[in-house]
Amino acid sequence: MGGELIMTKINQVPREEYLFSGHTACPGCSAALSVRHLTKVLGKDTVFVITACCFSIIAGPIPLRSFDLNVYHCPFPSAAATGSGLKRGLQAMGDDKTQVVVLAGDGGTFDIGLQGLSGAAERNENIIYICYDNEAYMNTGMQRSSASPYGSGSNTTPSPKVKENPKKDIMKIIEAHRIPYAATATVAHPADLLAKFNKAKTIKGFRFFHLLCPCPPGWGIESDETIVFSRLAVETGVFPLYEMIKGEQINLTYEPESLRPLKDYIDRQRRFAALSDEEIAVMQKEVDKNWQALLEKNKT
Ligand SMILES: Cc1ncc(C[n+]2csc(CCOP(=O)(O)OP(=O)(O)O)c2C)c(N)n1
Ligand code: SF4
Ligand SMILES: [Mg+2]
Repeated sequence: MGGELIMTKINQVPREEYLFSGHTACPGCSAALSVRHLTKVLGKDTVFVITACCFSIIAGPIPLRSFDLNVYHCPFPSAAATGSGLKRGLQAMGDDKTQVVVLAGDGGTFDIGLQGLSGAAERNENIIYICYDNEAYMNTGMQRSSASPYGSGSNTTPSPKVKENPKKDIMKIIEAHRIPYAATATVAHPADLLAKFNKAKTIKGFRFFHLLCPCPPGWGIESDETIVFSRLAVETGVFPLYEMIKGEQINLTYEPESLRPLKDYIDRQRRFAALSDEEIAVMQKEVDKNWQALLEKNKT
């Protein structure tokens, strides 16, 4: 299980599409692109459980649906519980094949769905949980969540105010549950992303993904910059790429030769416009500390 990631070359990405073009995500939405990749790996035997989030809209109401897969919409706090029940129901009917995939935002994961997530992880429910993290409640107009980074502005922390608390470390919470597989990924490293999805597909039990998903209107970046900012998050050490096996073994799956300064990531995002150089220096220290801690745990 802790084996190597088998990287997918771009010409090996399945051609089948399960997320139709013309859906209602904003132009450049990296969450939609991540999920498009995911569906290609998982294929047709997949059911999505979607809690209240941008994907409730992107999936679309019937007959305007954008997924060529079954979708079950559930209340905001209950994504992991609903996914668990759906999987057990399918199994009771003799269907062991269908993958149940929970799709939730950071608000639905870090905040309102955390209790259900913890329960399902502790029971080692046989589902895949995808948290696409755009670092705020975007679908309702960008309210701050516990995933919003220190120093970011939002509609509940309007300029010149910024969020004064650090981002909750969801992977540390997941680590404590010692689930079979957890990984971070972004669309800027598609081979890494696809390899992790492929690996998760072969594992039984609770699998968790933390996807950093830059959001053009929420972050105040251009719609053609979501890949750029995904990459900058990795290159600055803000969002390291790794996988975690049973909460013990951590494998960095990409290691920049040297970290770029945090300022490169912060400077061009409108949500960080109110930050002073001193505040960025404080944030830089935090990134460096977290990076060092991860390097010490790294087993690759
Ligand atoms: C119990 C409940 N509270 C509030 C809402 C309103 N609501 C719908 S989507 C949403 C934001 C979700 O944020 P997040 O989970 O981060 O996903 P994103 O919108 O960023 O994709 C909110 C607050 C709701 N549907 N149900
Ligand atoms: S608000 Fe952000 S996450 Fe939501 S659809 Fe638009 S780009 Fe995607
Ligand atoms: Mg969000």
